Amino acid sequence: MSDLNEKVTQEYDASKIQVLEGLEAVRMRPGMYIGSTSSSGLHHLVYEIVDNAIDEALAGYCDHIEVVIEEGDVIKVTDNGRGIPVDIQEQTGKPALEVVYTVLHAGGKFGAGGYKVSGGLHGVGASVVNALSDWLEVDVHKNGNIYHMEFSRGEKTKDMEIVGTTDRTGTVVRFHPDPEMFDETVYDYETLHVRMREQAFLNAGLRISTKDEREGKEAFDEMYYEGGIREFVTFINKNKTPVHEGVVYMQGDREDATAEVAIQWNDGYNENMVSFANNIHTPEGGMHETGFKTALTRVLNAYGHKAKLLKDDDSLSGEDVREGITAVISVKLTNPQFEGQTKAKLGNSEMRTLVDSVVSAKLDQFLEENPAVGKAIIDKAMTASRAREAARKARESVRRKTGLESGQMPEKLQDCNERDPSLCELYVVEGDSAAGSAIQGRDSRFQAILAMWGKMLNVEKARADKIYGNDKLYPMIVALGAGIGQEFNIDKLRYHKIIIMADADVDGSHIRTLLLTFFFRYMRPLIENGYVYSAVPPLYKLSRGKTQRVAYSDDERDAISSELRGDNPNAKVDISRFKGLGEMDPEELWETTMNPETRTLRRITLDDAVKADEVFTILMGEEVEPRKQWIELNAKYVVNLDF
Ligand code: 1YM
Repeated sequence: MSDLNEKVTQEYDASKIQVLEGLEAVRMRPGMYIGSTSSSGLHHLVYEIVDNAIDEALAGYCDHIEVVIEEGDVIKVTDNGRGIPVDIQEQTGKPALEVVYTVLHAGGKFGAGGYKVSGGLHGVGASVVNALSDWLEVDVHKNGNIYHMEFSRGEKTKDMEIVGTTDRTGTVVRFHPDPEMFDETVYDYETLHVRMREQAFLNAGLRISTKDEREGKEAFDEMYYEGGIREFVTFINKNKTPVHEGVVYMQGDREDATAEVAIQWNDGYNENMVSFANNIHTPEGGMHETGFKTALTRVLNAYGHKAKLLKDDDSLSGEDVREGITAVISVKLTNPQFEGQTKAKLGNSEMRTLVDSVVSAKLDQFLEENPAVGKAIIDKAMTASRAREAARKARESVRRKTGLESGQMPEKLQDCNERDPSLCELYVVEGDSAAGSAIQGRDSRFQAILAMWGKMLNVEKARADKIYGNDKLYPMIVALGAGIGQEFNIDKLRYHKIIIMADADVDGSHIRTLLLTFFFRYMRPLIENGYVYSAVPPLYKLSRGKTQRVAYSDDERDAISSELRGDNPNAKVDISRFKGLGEMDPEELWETTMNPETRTLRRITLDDAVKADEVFTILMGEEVEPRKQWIELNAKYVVNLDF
C-alpha cells in the first residue's frame, strides 16, 4: 500500500491503554458522545468502528475494510489488520480486547507513542458503540486463533474464548444498535455508502467494500482509488465541464504532518472546496483552507504577471481565482485542534503554513510545466473579475432603486413584531392559499410569513448580478437582511429560524430544492449555523366520533388508528389524507405545523456538502442526461427531496 502512511515504529504494548471513565456515562448522555440519538447518531456508530479499522490502515497494517448491513439492521465491519490485541493487560488483569470494548476512551491511540495520526475528535471509539448496542460481538483473527467475545449494552456477556483457528489476521465486529437509545434503528445504505466512498478517496490504496443484505443483495459495492483525492476531484466534477485537462495535485510533508491538495477548474461559477483533517470533514474550514486560499491567489497573480497574461495593473482577487474551482484539501497531523460551533474547523496554525508552502512550491512548478493549463486558469479568473465588477455595478443600481439600505421591507413579507433575531421565525410558504392560512394562523409576535410562488430562478445557471435583480429572490434577500455571497453577514440576519413550508408533492420538493440550492450557494452560513428548517406537515387526519387526530407518518397513522379504536375492533375510524397545506384552515395549520409546542421541524444540515453539491448539480446543471437518470433512479423518493 504505497500511498498510506508508513508503519509506526512503536509496537503495541498493553500498558499504553489509559483508563478514563465508566460506560454508564455514555448511556446517560449518548448525545455527548455521538452527537445525537437521531439517524445521524445511529450512523455515527458505524463510523466509530470503521475509524478504528482506518487507523489500522493508516498505521500501515490493513488495506481492506468491509461494511455490511445485515438482515435486521445488524452492522458488520471487517478489516484485515493485525487484529485487536488479546493479551492480558496488566493494569486490569483483563484481555486488551475486553478493555477496548468496555472502558471509555480505552485505546492505544490515547496513550503517548500510539498512532502517528488518528481521528481525535470522534475517537471515543469502540466502547461507546458497545454501550449503545443491545448486542455486540467481536472476532479477532490473530496468532492462528479466532478469539470471540460478546457484549450487551456495554457489559460483557461472554468471556473471551478461542472458537477456532484461522490463517489470516484481522478484526470482525458485529453489532445491533440499542432501540432504547435511538429514535430509530433503521440504517440508510446510501448514507453509509457515501461516507465510505469519501473515506476511500481520502485514503489512497485502501479498498472499502459495502453491501446491503436486507433486500437479499449479493454483490459488494467496491471502492478503491489509487489516485486518492485526485480521483475525488474528478468524481465531484463528473457532471461538469472542466476548463483544463487533468487534476492538479500537490503534496508535501513536515516531520509530524502531511498535506495534500487536488484542484480542477470547471466552466461553472461556484467555488466548491471540501477540506479534511485526519479524514474528518471540516465544513467550517480553518487553517488548512486559509493557507490554501492565500497561496492560490498569490501564486496565480505572480504567474499571470510573469507569463504576461495579466497587465501590470491587473490584479485577481481570491474570489476571482476560485470561481469554478473544485478543490479537495486533506491534512493529516498528530494533534488536531478542532474549533468552531460544531467543532468542524481546524485550528492548528502550522497547517496554514504547511498548505501554503506546498501550494506555493508545487502549483508554480505545475504552471511552468503546463502553460496551456495556466492560460486557461488565468483567462477564467479574468472573466470572473470582469463579471464581478459588472455585478457590483448592478447591485449598486438595484440598491439605489429599491432602497435596500433604507430598511424598507418587501410587500410580500408579513413581518412579526419581535425584533430580536434569535426569537424570530420566518416561514417561507409556497402558494397563495397556504400563505393566506399561515398569515391568519401564525403567532404574529414572533412569526413572519413570506409568500413565494411561481417558478423560481434556477440559481445554478445564474450569476450574482441576475440574482439580485430577480423578483422572486430579491424579497427574500431583503427580508433576511444579511446580503448574499461574499458580502453575506450573518450578524445582520433578521430571523434565526428560516422554515421552508411546502407541500409534500413534486411542486413542493421543486421549490424546496431551489431554495436550498440558493441558500447553499449564496448564504451557506445559514445552513452551517443550523438556521434553516423544513416544516413537517401532517400526512393524515383521523377521526372517530368527535375525536380528531393527525399523523405525520404511516406508522403513526396505524398507531393512532388502533389507539382510537381502543378495545373495540369494529369501531370505525375515518382516515383521510391531507392533500396539501392550502387545504388546511388557519387553526389546523397552526396546531399541526406552526405551533412550537406541537409542531415538528426538520433541521437542514450540511452534513454532506459533497452529496448536496452533486444532487444540486445534477438537478439544476446544464447536463440533461444525468438529471434524467437521477430522476428515474430516485422517482420514488422525489416526494421526500430533502438534504
Ligand atoms: C472492525 C474494527 O478495531 N481494528 C483494529 C483495532 C486495533 C488494532 C488493530 C491494533 C492496534 C494496535 C496494535 C496499537 C486496536 N487496538 C487497540 C488497542 N477494526 C478494528 N485493528 N495492534 C492492533 O494501537 O498499537 C485499540 S483499537 F488499544 F488495543 F491497542
